[in-house]
Amino acid sequence: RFLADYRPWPFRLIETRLDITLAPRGSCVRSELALERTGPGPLVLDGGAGLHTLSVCIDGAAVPPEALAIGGEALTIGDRALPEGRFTLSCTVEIDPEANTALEGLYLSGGIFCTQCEAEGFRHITWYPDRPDVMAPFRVTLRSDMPVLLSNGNPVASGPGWAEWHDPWPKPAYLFALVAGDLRAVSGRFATSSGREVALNVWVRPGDEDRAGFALESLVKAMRWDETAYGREYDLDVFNIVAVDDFNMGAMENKGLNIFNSRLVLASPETATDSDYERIEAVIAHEYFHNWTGNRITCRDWFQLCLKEGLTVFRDQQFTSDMRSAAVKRIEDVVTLRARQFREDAGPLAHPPRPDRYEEINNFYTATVYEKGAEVIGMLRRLVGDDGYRRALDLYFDRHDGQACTIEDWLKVFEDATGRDLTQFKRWYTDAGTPRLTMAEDWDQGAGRLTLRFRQDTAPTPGQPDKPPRVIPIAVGLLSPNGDEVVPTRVLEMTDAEQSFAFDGLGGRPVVSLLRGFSAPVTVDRRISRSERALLVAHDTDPFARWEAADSLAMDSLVAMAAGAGSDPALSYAYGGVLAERAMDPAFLALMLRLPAEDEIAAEMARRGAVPDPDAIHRAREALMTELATDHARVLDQIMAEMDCPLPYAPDAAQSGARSARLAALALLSRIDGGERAQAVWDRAGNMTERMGALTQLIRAGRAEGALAWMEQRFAGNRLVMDKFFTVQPMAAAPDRALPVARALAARPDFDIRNPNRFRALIGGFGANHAALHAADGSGYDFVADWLIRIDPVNPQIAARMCSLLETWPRYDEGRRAHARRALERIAALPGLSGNTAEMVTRILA
Ligand code: B3K
Ligand code: ZN
Repeated sequence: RFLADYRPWPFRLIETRLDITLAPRGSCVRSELALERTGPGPLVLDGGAGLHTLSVCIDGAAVPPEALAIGGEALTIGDRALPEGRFTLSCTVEIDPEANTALEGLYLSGGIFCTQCEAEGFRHITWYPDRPDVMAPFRVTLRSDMPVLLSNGNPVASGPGWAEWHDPWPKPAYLFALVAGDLRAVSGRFATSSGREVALNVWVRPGDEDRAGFALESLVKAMRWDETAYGREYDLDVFNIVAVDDFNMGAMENKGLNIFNSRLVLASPETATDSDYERIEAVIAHEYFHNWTGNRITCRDWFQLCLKEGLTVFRDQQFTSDMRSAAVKRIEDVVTLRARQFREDAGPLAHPPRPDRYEEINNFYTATVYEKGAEVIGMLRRLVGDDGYRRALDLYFDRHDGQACTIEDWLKVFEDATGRDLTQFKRWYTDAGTPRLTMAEDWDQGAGRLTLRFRQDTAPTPGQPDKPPRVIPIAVGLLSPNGDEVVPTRVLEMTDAEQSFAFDGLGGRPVVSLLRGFSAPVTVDRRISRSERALLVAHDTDPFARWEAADSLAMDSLVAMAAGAGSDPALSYAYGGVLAERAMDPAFLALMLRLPAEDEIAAEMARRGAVPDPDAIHRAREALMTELATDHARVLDQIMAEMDCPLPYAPDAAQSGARSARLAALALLSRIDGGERAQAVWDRAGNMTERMGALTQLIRAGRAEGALAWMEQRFAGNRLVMDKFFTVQPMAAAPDRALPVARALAARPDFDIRNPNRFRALIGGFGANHAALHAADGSGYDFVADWLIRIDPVNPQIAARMCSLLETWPRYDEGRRAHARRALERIAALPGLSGNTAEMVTRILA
């Protein structure tokens, strides 16, 4: 499918009525679409193979068989059978929710009926113009003996065994949802700034009520924040959130009825970690923010996905920065971006934030569309300034409310609101690849002038051999050699392939603090001495740039060590300085103590033109951690003692920051104490954060048996905690132990591959063990391929998403590449392979 092929639908959909009788094996869906012709041609509706069509009528009369064609995925009514002007099309179909293991459309999760329609799931419920630019108000009647019956919009009426819902806001089918089940609500209220009273409910299974409070609090914070930060109010009388255990993604923003993976709703100190809490707060907000950026203003077609996702990620990042530490959040986001999006951009799956072709849209819910989509908005905001951004967003909501839009519409509001020409900027949306920014410095002592010479290049990506220059906002500050800031942050706008910028009136040669706040999603090559880096680590006023200086110092060391060199004493010295600094925010300290992950090191080596050796990388990283622990044991112990939170547990920024510093220190010290301290932390642990931090180290040290047995016994009935049990073991195991550990876990009866969380927990946990996944004998690739082959017929979306575990194969040596290729070809050759997985494997192999 191609962006260039877009055509408007030649009908107008005035209203959608649904009457659905729920039953596990045969649910009956009766639809009535009020339609009007706006152009010539037949009426074509989308549908899936699972629809058993019972009747198709126009204005109450059956469509004659000669005018009706029902193919595999389309229902067509010939031109001549269609009345002029308005008419009503009614269809009745039967579907089988219980057979639906793909979890797309209507399905059952632990006895709860629920739906997932984005992107194209509605067509598995009934025949419909299943495209985001066809929007209509919905009136829905649900019939079932389940006690709770929910759909979008406001409740209209209900009685025993039925309920009627009305959603007045026109929406595309992908935002439709229904839920029916035995559920309990944890409820609250919210008064909007203009005085609308909204009933809030978080629906969970009986017994889970005591773990839903944090989700509800997060919702209230998000609703208030969107009013203050963006002037956006909620627009219905109720807002419902439902937690289900079987869900392909994290959550879904259905209008007024968000459906969530239970792992992003349920939390208690005993069962969830600090990062789980932070993630819940962020995703509850993300889905809520979609009400304006996604629902009120939606996408014209799926090529425009980043219009809603990039913007909504950007908004949830702003929200978390306001709720917690902005500096820490920025660094965390950059770590994720590099680990996931730069990796995607550097490999065979590279694509622009707005792709112009796809086979299966579900394969494009990617780090590029989401996270890079958000970075692009961050750059836009930097270029037009905070006021310009605010004016542009006001205009966007004003001009496009109720519409299905494109990236062109989005850029036009910025042009109209700020007068800026964004023609070149648009390349960030249309071109794939991460630009590499090279900087050289010319210092003229006599003139007191520093000239920064920049060059940008972007390597070819699939289908895009040539990359014209982009506009890159480069935030720069200058420090004097004693660490004072002599020039505060200035944003340089680079528009050419090569460009210079001069700073005058300098007393002495400064040190350049480059790409402050990570002002553009690029990689940087610059010649910089260790002492300059160390100066930035010690004194940079920009927290991101400061962290980056430490991170790149560590990266240089690790790359050299992986290639056989000894470690760099400058690094341990710089760490000493960081550790000695008393006033540092503990969460920031934890990030400063973090060493690049093995996969990041491999990526960096590949970027520098070397072939990474996963075993050498693993050994180098372990050796460096051991060395840092040895050099700084005393102060690391002090940190552990100081950061021990005595208070009752709270998942807030202050406490979670302290715990992350403490656990970062523990991770280092566990390299030299055989797991002693980890055992002590485990024995006294008062919450899941400490437990997981300690357990990870106990597994590394090979003394986790007792802890694992306890966990299994204590939490056998808690799926979310048991997911952690499945993840942490293969992830933290020594590389040569990970595969047997993963195999043993896969053989357990509770390894249920119909539950996406459980599958991701184990296979993803194994995949996170870099040296095990990339074992020289190909055993890691084979293990992953075996399980992808097994899950594909059950749940193609999960199979396809997990294929990205294998996306980095071109980086490695000939032997590993051959093993990876064989594993991928084995998947490709599978009879009946899903289209989802076929597309992924083909692209990865290309
Ligand atoms: N929009 C959904 C994702 C739907 C995924 C479809 N395969 C969640 C989100 O981004 O908010
Ligand atoms: Zn989203």
